[in-house]
Amino acid sequence: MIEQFKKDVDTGLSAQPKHLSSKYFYDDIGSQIFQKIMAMPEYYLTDSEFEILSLQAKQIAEKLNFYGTFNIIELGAGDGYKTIKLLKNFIELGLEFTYIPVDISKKAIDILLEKVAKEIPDLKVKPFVGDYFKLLSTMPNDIPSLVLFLGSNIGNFKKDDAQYFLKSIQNHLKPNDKLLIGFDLQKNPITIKNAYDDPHGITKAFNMNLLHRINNELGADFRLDKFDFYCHYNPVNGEVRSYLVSLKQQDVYIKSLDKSYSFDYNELIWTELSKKYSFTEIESFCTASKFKLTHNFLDCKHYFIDSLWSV
Ligand code: AVJ
Repeated sequence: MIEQFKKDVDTGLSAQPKHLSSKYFYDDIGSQIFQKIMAMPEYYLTDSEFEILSLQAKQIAEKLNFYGTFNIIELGAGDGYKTIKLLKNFIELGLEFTYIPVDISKKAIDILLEKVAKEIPDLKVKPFVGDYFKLLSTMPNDIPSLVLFLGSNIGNFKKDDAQYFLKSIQNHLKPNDKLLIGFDLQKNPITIKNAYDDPHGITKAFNMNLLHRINNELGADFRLDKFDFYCHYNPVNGEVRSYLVSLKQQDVYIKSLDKSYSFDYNELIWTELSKKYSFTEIESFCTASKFKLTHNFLDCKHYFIDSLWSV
C-alpha cells in the first residue's frame, strides 16, 4: 500500500507535466471532506442520482429480470447514502437479495455497515474488503448479481483505462448478471464549473489534503500555504481537470524517498479528471466493453444517468 503510494508520488512529481492520482484523495480525512462535497448544493450529482434511485427503483427492478434471490455487489461503496435508498425500495418491493459492499478501505466498510444495520436491520449483508475483481471471481454461478458502480466514479478514469476497467468487469460477470453504472452528463458548463470550483473552498481542501497526506505519510515538507487550487471545465471535451498550483519557485523534500522535487513559479500538479459524458459516448463505452444497453435511467433535469447494462 504505502510502497505503491511512494512509487506513484515519485513518478508523478518527477514527470513533466507533474501529476498525482485522485485515488489517493480518500484517506480518512479525505473521505470526510468528500462527504462535505456531496452535501454541497452546488454538487448536483448527489441529488440527481439520489432522485433516480428513489423514484425509479421499481422500474430498475423490473428491468433486472431476476426471479428469486440475487446479489447486489457495490464497487467502491463509500458512505452508502444513495444506495441505502435503493436497497430500502427494493425491500419494500418484496425483492430478496444479499448486499455485498466492496471497498479497499476497511474503515469505509465499517462505517457503512453500522449505518446499514441501523437503517435496514433485516438486510442480509456480506461485506468484502479488498480488490473488486478478486470478489467478482469468487461469485457462485447459481445466483445472478447486480453490480453497482455509482456516483460517476468512472469519470476519474482516462478513456482507455475506463474501457479496460469495464471490459474486465464484463469478463468477470455471468450471463444473467447486470451492471448499473452512473455517468454524469454534459450540461450547462456553468452548472458543472460551480460543482467543482466551489465558493466554500471544500474542493480546494479536498485537493490540498493530498499534500497533507504526503507530508504525514511520506515525511514531506510541503508548505500548504504555498500551493493553491485551480480547476476548469472544458465543454468541448467534457473534462473537468483539477490542479494544485505552486505559488513560488520552491523545493520540496520527501524524507521516505530521500529526494527533493523542484516546483517552478505557477507550475501545475494535475490531480483529477472528472469526465462528463454525452449519450453517444456512453453507448460506445457499453458496446466496446461487450455489454448490451438495457435502459438509461435519468433524473428529471437530465443531469445524470444510471445506465443498466446486460452481459
Ligand atoms: C467521486 C470521482 C465522482 O469527480 O465528481 C468531487 C470526486 N472531485 N469533487 C467527482 C470529486 C471533486 C467525484 N467522484
